Amino acid sequence: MLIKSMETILTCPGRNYLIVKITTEDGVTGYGDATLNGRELSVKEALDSHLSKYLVGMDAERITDIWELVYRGTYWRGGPVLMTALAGIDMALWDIKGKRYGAPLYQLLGGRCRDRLRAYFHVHGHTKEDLADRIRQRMEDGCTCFRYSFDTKDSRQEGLYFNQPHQDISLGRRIEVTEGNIGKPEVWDTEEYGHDLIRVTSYLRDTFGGSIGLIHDSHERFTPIQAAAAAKQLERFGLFFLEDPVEPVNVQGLELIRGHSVTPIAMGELYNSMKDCLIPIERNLIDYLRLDISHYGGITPSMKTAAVAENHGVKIAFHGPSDISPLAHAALAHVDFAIPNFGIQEWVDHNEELDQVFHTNVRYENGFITIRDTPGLGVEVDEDAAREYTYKPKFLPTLRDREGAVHNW
Ligand code: CS2
Ligand code: MG
Repeated sequence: MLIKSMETILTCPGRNYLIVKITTEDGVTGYGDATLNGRELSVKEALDSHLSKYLVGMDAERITDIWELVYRGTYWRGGPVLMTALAGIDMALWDIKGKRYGAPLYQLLGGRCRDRLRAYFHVHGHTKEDLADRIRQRMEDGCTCFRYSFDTKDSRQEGLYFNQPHQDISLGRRIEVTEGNIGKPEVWDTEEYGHDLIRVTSYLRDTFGGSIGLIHDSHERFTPIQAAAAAKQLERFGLFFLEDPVEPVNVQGLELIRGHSVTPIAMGELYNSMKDCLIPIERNLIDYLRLDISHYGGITPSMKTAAVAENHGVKIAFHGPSDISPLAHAALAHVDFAIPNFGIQEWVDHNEELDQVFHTNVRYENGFITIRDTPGLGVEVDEDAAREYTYKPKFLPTLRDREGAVHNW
């Protein structure tokens, strides 16, 4: 099954997504996700001008061999741009293999370890009461676990709200960073946020008791000692996990947190290779590994890393925000089904435009994700629809503290 061509399709059905399309000489087509939020064109260029040249003429069945060739064989390796490009290729090749053998991907990865996947959604509130209302609304569709975020005082005064404004569409007043407002940062105060976090979490536990899972993403905003203090204070509220309390490479920071609390810790959306996460896994510094299948080189390295994590009692909770496409959500769901150490899956709602472009067989219903038995990833791409939703430049938001210095967001 020799590779005849590799193309990219950039589309914006609500958000920008980069699709990799590989076609074999005998007419089988595979699709993969190569979306890197706010850097879509860099990945596209890497694929179109460089990596595609290596692929044409290679045997599409030799996925690991192609992965190695693109990763180390071409010398420059690692980093989010190249690993996202490689992920798109890897997913498209697995899609082809599934179609070639008429099997859903999870079958090729060892078969089902479970019947369905527990999912969690993002919920944002302006106040703690508003947050509780939004959780109640979401509970109506069967969801049992929530990644909660809230406004801070400053963000309210500014007429903005904090916590990834670009992605919280539930509020209906999403602030998109476009070329015109790129330099307008939000104001941030970690002390205020730390206090609010405890106050809001305590309120949610009082309101809902132990009936729901609570996840909070600190998005690396704490210093190690602030993170340790927060994890210690949060202990009594029994979080499902606290995500990214410190920067991903800060092993000593993670050790400090571990030394002070048993709040479960999750990390991983910024890792690009096994070398980034081996130490946290082996030293049991994290409980959930949040790899982003689209930024980690795809299915092939994710399966290997999941096996290492399994040996250390670390569960997999793939990063699954709205800035990766349904192709990536399908890829990670197939892996989730096939691994013994699945933890939980971050999930998002689909809008109509998204469903027009991506016809997916991986579905959310009543708190769980299920998958239908269709060959490959199980996502058909409507290329005409994709081409109609043309790329719209968008940028990641920025954050500054009260003194005007740049801060992690
Ligand atoms: C977040 C992401 O879902 C999460 O855990 O950390 O939404 C993250 O902010 C975005 O993927 C950045 O593009
Ligand atoms: Mg996160």
